[in-house]
Amino acid sequence: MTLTAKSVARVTLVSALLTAVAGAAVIGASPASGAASTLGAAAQQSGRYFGTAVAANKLGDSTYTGILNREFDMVTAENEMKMDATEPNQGQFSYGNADRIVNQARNQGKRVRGHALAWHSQQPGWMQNMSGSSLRNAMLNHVTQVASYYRGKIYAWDVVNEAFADGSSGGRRDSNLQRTGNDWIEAAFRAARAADSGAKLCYNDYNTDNWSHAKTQGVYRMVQDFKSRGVPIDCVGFQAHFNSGNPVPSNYHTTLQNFAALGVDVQITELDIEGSGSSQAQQYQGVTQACLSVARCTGITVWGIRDSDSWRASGTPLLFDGGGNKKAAYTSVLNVLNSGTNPGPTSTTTTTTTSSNPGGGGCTATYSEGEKWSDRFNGNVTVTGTDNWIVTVTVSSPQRIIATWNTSATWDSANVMTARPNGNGNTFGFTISHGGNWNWPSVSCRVG
Ligand code: G2I
Repeated sequence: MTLTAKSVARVTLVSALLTAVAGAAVIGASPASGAASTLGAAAQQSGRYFGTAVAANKLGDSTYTGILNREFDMVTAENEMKMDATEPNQGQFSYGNADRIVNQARNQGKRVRGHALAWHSQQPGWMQNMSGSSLRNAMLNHVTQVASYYRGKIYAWDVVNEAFADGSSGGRRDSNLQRTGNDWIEAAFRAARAADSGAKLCYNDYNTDNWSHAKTQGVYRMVQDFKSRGVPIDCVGFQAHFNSGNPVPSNYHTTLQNFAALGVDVQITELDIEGSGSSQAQQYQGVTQACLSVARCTGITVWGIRDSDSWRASGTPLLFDGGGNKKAAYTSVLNVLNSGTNPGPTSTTTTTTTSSNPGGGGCTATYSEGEKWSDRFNGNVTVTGTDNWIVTVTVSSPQRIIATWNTSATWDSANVMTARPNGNGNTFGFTISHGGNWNWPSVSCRVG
């Protein structure tokens, strides 16, 4: 049988479309299963957790404990697992307050993040005065003892906290621990792994939210180096303490995604945002969406329950007011969590469809993923082979294209868009409202 030019084109187009659909099916994910009424249950719909910092001396407050038990499925001790609390005298360990928090959480079926094994701050007095190999050994013994004591009970440890400098250097913070040698961080991670092989091991810091900041880049390079040399690191914690001087950056999603692409989980570990009303609610919404849009962002922890529980109470930075009432920020977070699905792997694979023109010329349209949010995602199409293209973009229900750029678009139906050049080159893009359907659109090209 001889194939005509036209039938060849049709076969190519059909097989390419099938490839596109198969590729899309791989990244598809189940939609959220109905609205949940608490933060923890809502986060669980996409396999994530929603946690809070807890203070042992507040566990007797029934309003506090009532909200804790109802809303959260992960707990961090706000101060009780720090070095000064757990080893007040060298070699004498003290776990009373930490155990109250761990036991309360576990009795309620909640998991625990451990905070923090090694830190330049909140060191016991005896350690503050040490240096050199005696300090290094004391630090490693502390990591070993505490991580061993809690073996099997900790989801993730902040093994090292806040070791990078603020400002433009992108380097390490000076401290007595840093002066024991630049390898103190990896030594701490190796000791933690040896003590509790089941806990995820995190590096945790603040002011690492903006991708373009030197501190963010410095931490990124360290994690990249650790992964390349097999230093046991599993996750990076982003504290996320925001206020008007340090707002939620517009590139937050990029930061989380780039770290995740190194092969670590990312977690938002100490979230609070100073402010009130809808402005605060919108920022909380943005942070929650950023986490949901990164498959390896495994959960969010807020740094306290009521505004009055916060380390900076006057900034009213939390989700519940001083009376324990839900704030607008609470509702915005819950709504985002309820709309969230796991967007799947952040693949950069592209699909291509080619259509030959009966007149001889042909063109290729290549789809690539853009940013993803809980309710929508961006896609881009690059055309090669002609400057005079007509590209058909077909989305599947309930998806809708809600915005386009660098193209002149017309609509064949609600699901089918025809795109033509508008003088801005051969790459155009669009935003798809997905309604829980994360499948990629199919694209096909013909010469105009
Ligand atoms: O500063 C905010 C956080 C930044 N990232 C690391 C976190 O561990 C840190 O948490 C805060 C706690 O929220 C505060 O509660 O860390 C502070 C310093 O460790 C904590 O403050 C301390 C006070 O400095 C102590 O005077 C006080 O005894 O809280 C202690 C317990 O109330």
